[in-house]
Amino acid sequence: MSSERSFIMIKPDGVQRNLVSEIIGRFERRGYKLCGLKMVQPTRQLAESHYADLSERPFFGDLCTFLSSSPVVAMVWAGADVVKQGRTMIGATDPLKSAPGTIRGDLALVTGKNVIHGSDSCENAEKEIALWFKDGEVCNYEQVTAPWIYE
Ligand code: YYY
Ligand code: MG
Repeated sequence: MSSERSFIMIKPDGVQRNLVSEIIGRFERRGYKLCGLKMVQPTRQLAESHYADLSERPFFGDLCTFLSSSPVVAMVWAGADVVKQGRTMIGATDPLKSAPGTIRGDLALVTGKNVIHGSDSCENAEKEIALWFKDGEVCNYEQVTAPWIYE
């Protein structure tokens, strides 16, 4: 069993399009453990902090406007290789380049409305979890199904 964690966020378009259960279900069915979940209406400042690494990119302003335009669902998922596997489940940044079977490949068409965020490294996952969740909002518990998921 692994304690690796990823920050996964259903972006405003995913919430507005009623894709929350579809997306959560994919992580649940894969065997990952839900450790934190909340709906947040991000401030512009939070959006800018989340995407700080992209602040020099031409789309940064529109991206932060979009992320703070409507509520998101912020989550922490834990389990084996969850950062990399989560990115694979999500698909490519451009949904038109995402394979069928991935979240973006099945549910989105354009880069600016690609429904979901997933951390790209363990280090960034921990930074993002600390940015979006306060102490005590993330649960550390034993998944009783773990012996049926892991060997
Ligand atoms: O991690 P991922 O979401 O797949 O892509 P990033 O390169 O981190 O970009 C974050 C976010 O920015 C992306 O999901 C959509 C948006 N974006 C954009 O609007 N236009 C681009 N050319 C690249 C990214
Ligand atoms: Mg990214």
